[in-house]
Amino acid sequence: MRTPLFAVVILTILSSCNQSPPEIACQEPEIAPVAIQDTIIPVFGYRFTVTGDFNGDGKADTLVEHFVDCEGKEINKYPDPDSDNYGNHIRNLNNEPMAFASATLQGFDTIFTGGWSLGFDYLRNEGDLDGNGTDEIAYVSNWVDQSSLNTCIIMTHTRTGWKNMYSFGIWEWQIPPLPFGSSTYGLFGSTGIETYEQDDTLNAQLEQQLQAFSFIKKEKDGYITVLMRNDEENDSIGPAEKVRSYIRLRDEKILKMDYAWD
Ligand SMILES: [Ca+2]
Ligand SMILES: [Ca+2]
Repeated sequence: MRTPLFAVVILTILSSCNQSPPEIACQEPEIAPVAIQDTIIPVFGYRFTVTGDFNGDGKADTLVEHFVDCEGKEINKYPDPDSDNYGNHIRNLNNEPMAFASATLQGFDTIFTGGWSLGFDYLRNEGDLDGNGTDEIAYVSNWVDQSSLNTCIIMTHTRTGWKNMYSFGIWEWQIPPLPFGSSTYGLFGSTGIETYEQDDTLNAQLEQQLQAFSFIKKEKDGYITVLMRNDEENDSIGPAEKVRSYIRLRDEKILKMDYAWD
């Protein structure tokens, strides 16, 4: 006797509803496959270090990127999804994001990227953008996805910790390649990674290029120009989709915008 289709559907729904959530958050979660070629070897990848006076006390502070696994060990930023315990790269035992930047000085919040992140794509001291005596930082998280759409976030340190000052859309292909290994991009997003682990000369050049790059230019205290994504465009590559926007930080108002061709 054939089982009616609707009965099968109901039984399937009921059985899935009865599944209790995993007790250990460290178990491998269900995630979309990342854009990494099957043939690559795991790559440790670059770790950002930025210095600046983020609390305005006149002394230099240092922020260091960490990318750790479920057990808190620094681990490959570009894992092999077939051989690494890939789920453990994403969440730690407390089910917290494990890509973060911490300060060497006590009294600073740790900056967590949050979400499904494979570390920072970008982290930079942007200088004292608002002129209050503290340096601001900008960062971009490398999300576990195949899209090259992303967001650059400007953070400022206050008495109560790091605070989002301004954020704007970017394409990941705007960011220079990272030393040691970096994502590559095609017409519709991430296509894989390139690795340069063994080439010290090239890595030094890539680091120099990365440190010289910024989306942000300070015009005067409280006013910046950013090279942002035109949100009306889709996930494609082309210089016309970049726009240069003049922004007043106090109210996050875009005062002027034009297409950027370089
Ligand atoms: Ca300081
Ligand atoms: Ca400041």
